[in-house]
Amino acid sequence: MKSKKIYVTRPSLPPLEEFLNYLEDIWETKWLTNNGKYHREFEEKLAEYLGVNFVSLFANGTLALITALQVLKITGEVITTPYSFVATTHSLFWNSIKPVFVDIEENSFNIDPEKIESAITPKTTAILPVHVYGYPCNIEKIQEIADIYGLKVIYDAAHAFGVKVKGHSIAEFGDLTVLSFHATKVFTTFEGGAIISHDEKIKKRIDFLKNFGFAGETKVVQPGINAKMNEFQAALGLLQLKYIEDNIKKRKKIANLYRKKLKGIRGIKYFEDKKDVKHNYSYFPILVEEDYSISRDELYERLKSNGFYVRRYFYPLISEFSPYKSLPTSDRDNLKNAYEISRKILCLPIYPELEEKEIERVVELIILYNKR
Ligand code: T4K
Repeated sequence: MKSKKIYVTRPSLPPLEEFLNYLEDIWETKWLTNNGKYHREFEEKLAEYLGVNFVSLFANGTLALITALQVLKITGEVITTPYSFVATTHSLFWNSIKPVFVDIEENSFNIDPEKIESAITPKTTAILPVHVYGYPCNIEKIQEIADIYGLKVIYDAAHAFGVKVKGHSIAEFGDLTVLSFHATKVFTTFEGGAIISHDEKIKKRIDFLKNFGFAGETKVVQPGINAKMNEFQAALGLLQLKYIEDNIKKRKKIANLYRKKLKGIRGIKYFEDKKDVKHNYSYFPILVEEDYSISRDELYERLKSNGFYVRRYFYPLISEFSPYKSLPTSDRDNLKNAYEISRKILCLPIYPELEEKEIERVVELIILYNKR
């Protein structure tokens, strides 16, 4: 088993024969992209699955984020979290918006709403929170602040596909919600993404924007971009919808097995499921605390040398990367929780095909290295 590499994630793919049927049809019709029939069908079926009104499909999540900011004409400063994948803040940079980092909550790893108000300035136009690992942000409190100050809210829900809060899709909240269907995500279309909107006019504008700004053959309404999802991605998405619930169930089983086996290990912390939330188990993060025998980074290296390619999502913080580190809000004192968590975090492998013996082995190693 030592020679087999176990990655933090692996994409779940449907049986190849089922995808070949779609490929044959695409070959036959020669309709490859630009709002083809699979694109239209996937958009409709995805909205049904998610329980939302308007879905706009994208080539990837990053282009969806960039376009979401464009469509709401966000400018000036945007309040966001440093504890995410760089794409979240890059989307602001690509729109010439200044990111304003706010610290995260210890118990959710999401932006701390209590700290948002003091970061608002006359230039603030929006809040860009992230539902990290698919754990829902404090949606009510964030909306309350946004309403008081007249700010837009765009959720980066790249990790939160299929998550529900009190029976509602997580994508129902905020002005817009952005999803990612990258290979490493719970639901993949190779690469891909979407914007969920709540109003037909906005959906139309999003669709213009992702197609160069075209509103008909001879009319360009705004300088748009090419961010269209192609027919291959859309066909895969359609097929994936058949398997998503089963995949989430398998992930849940793995998460519960980890919790059972990790229970009581000195220096290791993990999250339980949250009340009123249907989780998607996209990641299995643990915290390697000070009373664990070796450092987080040593454990990371040792697991790797045993074939377990665990990851330190999200270390370093976005605010520590060179394009952002000189921003006033990147100061370590401003981001105490985020800084500390990024030094303790380790994401263990989780994906539907992960075998029980592999879970047992990684936990055995975590126990073994705690004794030396
Ligand atoms: N917002 C947030 C909060 C995000 O997390 C992301 C993306 C975005 C926005 C942007 O959405 P997209 O534009 O990507 O749709 C990965 C992904 O590339 C990235 O999509 C993801 N977040 C981020 C958290 O993770 P890396 O550099 O860690 O990926 P990589 O290539 O090291 O893959 C991780 C592991 O997954 C590999 O060790 C093995 C496995 N893997 C990966 C790929 C690509 C496979 O088994 N097959 C594959 O095809 O960034």
